[in-house]
Amino acid sequence: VAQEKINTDIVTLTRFLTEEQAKHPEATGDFTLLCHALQFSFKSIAYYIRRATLINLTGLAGSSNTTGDDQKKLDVIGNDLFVAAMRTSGKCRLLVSEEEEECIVFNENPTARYAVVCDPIDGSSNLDAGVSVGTIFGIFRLPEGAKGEKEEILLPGTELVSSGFTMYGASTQLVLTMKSGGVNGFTMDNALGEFILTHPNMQIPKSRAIYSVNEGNSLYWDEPVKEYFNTLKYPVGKSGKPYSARYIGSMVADAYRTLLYGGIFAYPSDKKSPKGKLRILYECAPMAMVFENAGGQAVNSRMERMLSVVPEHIHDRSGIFMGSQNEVQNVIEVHKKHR
Ligand code: AHM
Ligand code: MG
Repeated sequence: VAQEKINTDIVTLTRFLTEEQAKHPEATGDFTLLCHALQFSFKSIAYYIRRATLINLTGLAGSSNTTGDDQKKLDVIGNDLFVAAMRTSGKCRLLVSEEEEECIVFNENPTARYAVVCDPIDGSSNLDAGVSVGTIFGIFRLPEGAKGEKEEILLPGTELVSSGFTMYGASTQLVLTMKSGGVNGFTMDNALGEFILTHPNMQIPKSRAIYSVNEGNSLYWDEPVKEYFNTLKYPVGKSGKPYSARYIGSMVADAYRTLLYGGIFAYPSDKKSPKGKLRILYECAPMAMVFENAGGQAVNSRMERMLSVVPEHIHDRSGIFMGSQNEVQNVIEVHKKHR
């Protein structure tokens, strides 16, 4: 039998971060340490999700979070793991989590320079069915002289120094981007306990005939949104072929597919949810940064650049359209006609 070709030059996340840090002589290593803490939270959340059905972690916790969503047991555990990882990293000053009403201020880390935003387990309504969920995160660097006050985290996505998400699916995937550009994808090797660089320099295809939206809301959509999706389903002219629909209902999974295959993901604001469903700080902005850095686009329901939106409150929501450059451009064009 032929011997399997063994790769002995593996790029782990740890190696990747060390090599990135070396490119920036001014770097102190704080960001790298923060990322190590993040990576541990991803591994531990992935571990409990895989074991959930076996150790009675499915179902509701009996509580609800700030915005009235019922919390699952795993929502609570995922949040606790994430908060503990950030606190003990020593590098995180402020933390906003979907599961915490208030911004957490880590006074025990008074010199920490980073502010982190997260949705520890996004898509948790899918958890008990074993459908992919994930963690979304964004990292801001607080300006010199920041006092560590809650309001200091109300920043637009353009201020993110890094963001990304994980997907706990058939395998655990991590997508990471940094201000310096480039989107890199890692796959968890459970035997090694390491994230391995498997998708270097991810680029989203310029266009693809796939749309991803909860069409059950179409009754409530505004005219331009209805018209846009109708143009995909009932095409006129020479292309003639309708788009395929794919909607998992976990943004991380829908986003991961869209990043790899191209297409468009949307959660528009509508008459039922005039502000949209997804949260600006820890869902929309981090995803928008990933899509832009991979060569795609992300806009809100007013067709403004998603990354430029400044939230007024930590849990503010927004409509979002994100995906391939040309697909998002088509939404923008349809909206222009309606002005
Ligand atoms: P969550 O943070 O409470 O899990 O909600 C966010 C999720 C996204 O992952 C997904 O895109 C969306 O909600 C699905 O919503 P809907 O069930 O309305 O289609
Ligand atoms: Mg969420």
